[in-house]
Amino acid sequence: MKMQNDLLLKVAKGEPVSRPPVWLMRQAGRVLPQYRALREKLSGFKELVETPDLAAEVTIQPVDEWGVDAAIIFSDILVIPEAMGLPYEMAEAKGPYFPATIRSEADIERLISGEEAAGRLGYVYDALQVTSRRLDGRVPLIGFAGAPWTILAYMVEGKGSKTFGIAKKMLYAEPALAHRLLERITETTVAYLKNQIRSGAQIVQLFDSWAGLLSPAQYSAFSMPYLERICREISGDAPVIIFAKGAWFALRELADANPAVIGLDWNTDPETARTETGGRIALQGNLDPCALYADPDEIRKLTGEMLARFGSRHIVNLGHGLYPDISRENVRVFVETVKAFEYQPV
Ligand code: 1CP
Repeated sequence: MKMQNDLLLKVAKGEPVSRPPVWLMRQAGRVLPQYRALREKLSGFKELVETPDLAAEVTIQPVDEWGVDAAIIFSDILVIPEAMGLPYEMAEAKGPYFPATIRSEADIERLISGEEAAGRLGYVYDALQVTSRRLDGRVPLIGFAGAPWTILAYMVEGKGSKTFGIAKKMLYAEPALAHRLLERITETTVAYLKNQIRSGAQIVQLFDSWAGLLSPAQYSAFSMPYLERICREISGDAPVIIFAKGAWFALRELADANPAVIGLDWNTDPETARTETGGRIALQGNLDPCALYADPDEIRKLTGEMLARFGSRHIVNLGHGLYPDISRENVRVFVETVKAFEYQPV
């Protein structure tokens, strides 16, 4: 397919561009009245995720609204536990909840994994195909999955948590069990991402949202080997972005896993990240989402400062997802500031 805008793919591959691409984590969602209007007519979040035509519609809304340089498929990281045999419920305003969780060897043995589990997510692949057809090369389409540690955290804990103490307990008390579960999540994730790429995803992001809950030693033991394996098995098919929130301490190891792009949260400064990753990997991020509560002039100033600090090989994004009560006009200011920027010729 002829891409009209392939800035994101170029930066991921290390090719020169005249300005950085920009997209936002959680760009599809409640910030947009057209999303809220559609969502009101449905039974809930899952109906939207599981209906390819509607998922495609909300995936494209931010491209139409703000002219962002990429679309990210509307889905959730929790479809993987569900495909493996642990269905999730999305309670309005309370977040996800799993009626059944993983606490023992027998619980793990009952799970489905690999291609068989990935094969249950046909609605995601259909949504990617419909979206890809409708985008028709306007911007690249991003696929995604949760990183194995973050998925384990939900499967063991059963819901969101500030500490994920039950999940962390498994790492300390029953490390072999945790590794067995991480293996099964990893083989499912590899099959899932390969299917996404075959269905139209041109680049994929791994969300390790709970990376920052682990010590450096635990992160090396329980997250890195699985991220490495996913990068190794997927990189031949499409570039991989790793976003490991709070994992500033693991930047060198993350770079060694050899993703095309590393996403940064706002706690990491770009200069340190550039040094730690050896300058050979594209960086994505990292404006504090709360900065978009500032007035437009302040947003322009903060965005300009960020652009100057990253230099080239940068994909502009927030340091985490957009909050639902941020004004869409402020998002527009952010996107337009990036799109008006030009790298100085060297
Ligand atoms: O009804 C609603 O609108 C529910 C809100 C919502 C939305 C819009 C949830 C519940 N998930 C999503 C979509 C979603 N989730 C996307 C869509 C694409 C886009 O970015 O536009 C993506 C990429 C995700 C990924 C996701 N889900 C992550 C990783 C990113 C992150 O925020 O760190 C995580 C941790 C989840 C779990 C999840 N799903 C929903 C919520 C509220 C949560 C977090 C729960 C918690 O705090 O533990």
